[in-house]
Amino acid sequence: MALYLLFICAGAQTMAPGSVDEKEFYAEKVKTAFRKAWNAYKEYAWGLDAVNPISQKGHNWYAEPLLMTPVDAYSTMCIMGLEEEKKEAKELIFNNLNFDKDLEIQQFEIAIRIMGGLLSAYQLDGDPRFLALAEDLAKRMMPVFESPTGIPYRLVNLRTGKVRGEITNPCEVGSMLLEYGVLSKLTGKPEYYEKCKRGVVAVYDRRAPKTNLVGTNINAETGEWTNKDAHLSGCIDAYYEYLLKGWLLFGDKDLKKMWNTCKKGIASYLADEQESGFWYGHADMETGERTSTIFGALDCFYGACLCLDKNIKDARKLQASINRMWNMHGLEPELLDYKNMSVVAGYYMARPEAIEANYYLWHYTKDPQYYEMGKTMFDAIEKHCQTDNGYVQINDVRTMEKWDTLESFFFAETLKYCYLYFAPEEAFSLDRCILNTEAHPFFKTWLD
Ligand code: DMJ
Repeated sequence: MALYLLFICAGAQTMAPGSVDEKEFYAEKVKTAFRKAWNAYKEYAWGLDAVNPISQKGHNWYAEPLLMTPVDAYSTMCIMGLEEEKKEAKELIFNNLNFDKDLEIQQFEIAIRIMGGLLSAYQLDGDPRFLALAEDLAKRMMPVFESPTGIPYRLVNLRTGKVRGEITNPCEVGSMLLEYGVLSKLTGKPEYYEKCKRGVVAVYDRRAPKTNLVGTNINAETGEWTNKDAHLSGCIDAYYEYLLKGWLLFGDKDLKKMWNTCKKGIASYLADEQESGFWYGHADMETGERTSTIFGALDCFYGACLCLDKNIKDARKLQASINRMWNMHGLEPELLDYKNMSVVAGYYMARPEAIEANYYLWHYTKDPQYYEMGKTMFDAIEKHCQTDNGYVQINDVRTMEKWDTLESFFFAETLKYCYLYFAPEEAFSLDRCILNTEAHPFFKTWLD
């Protein structure tokens, strides 16, 4: 074993950075990591939502499983060309996945991970059973849109359609517009997209007049903001992402206008040039006054949006800060106060956003520093998140103590983005699709 490791390390060192050999070497390493994580799921959590490798068991989000990991993992298996694993996941999904369950689920998470995963699987694989499952799920979730304002409720019972959770947030209102939109395109039924877009517009219409920013929480029944903190972090993040990606995927000019308005607000009131770098902080949505200098792992998604919006200058500035945050401890913390560069929350959920933003920059600039950083990020995951039998999250990046759980987005996103740095052109091209917020690729097949 030691000899083998020595051989592998020596091999990596003799390869020229960025060479075909090195890319093949790393692509294989990422695939090996994926297989190891998948084998842990197979061995300890088969048929459940997610795996806990250290305690050698699995867990579900709700009282019954929805196969979160296999569904989320499928598009990555397709891109990596993992035929054996695809067969296993497919069999499990078609034998066991059934949405006729008395479960109250969180519409947004299920839409981006499961509906998005199924739609993308259908586009990549062609099996119509994926599309049928996605549509069945969507129909069961549609009652969320029946609120007085059109802003969706957060929760819905998959069997009864009973909704709950009127206090929601922009992310959970808008970050399924791509999924419902793709379903509309693939089924020829516009109502999925139209209902979802109504909620997106309802939130946009309630943005602050001075700043053009949205807040953290809104009441779906009254349309009143209940938390006016504006930022790019959780609860808001993918709302903005989907305005831009919705425009790019569907050519919807309303979304383009909304994105253009919001991005100006973001640049004027959230962007923050500090001695420590270029960041996006928090502000009061009405006044635009800075309320905190906290930036986190989730906020990093915005770098990819800047790239898609062709704002490479700001994307580069932001990535310099993100990479600084990553390198402080060798993995990024969940939250950082960028004013004094202190860790506010030290855990690492094996999230993808920093790797994703850096990958977009690599793709659009071909500047080798981003390729090198991609290697650094993947090596760090190998070093710190790997256990004897799988991969886990980290309790605190300052101690690198392991946290015995693994989110399904590790399969859908984190390892997919790691792979894309090294993947051969024929395996994947970012120019041919739009990745949803869970990194499931959507293709404009309806234009073919
Ligand atoms: C994923 O489920 C998605 O990327 C979502 O947009 C944000 N949270 C996780 C990854 O961090």
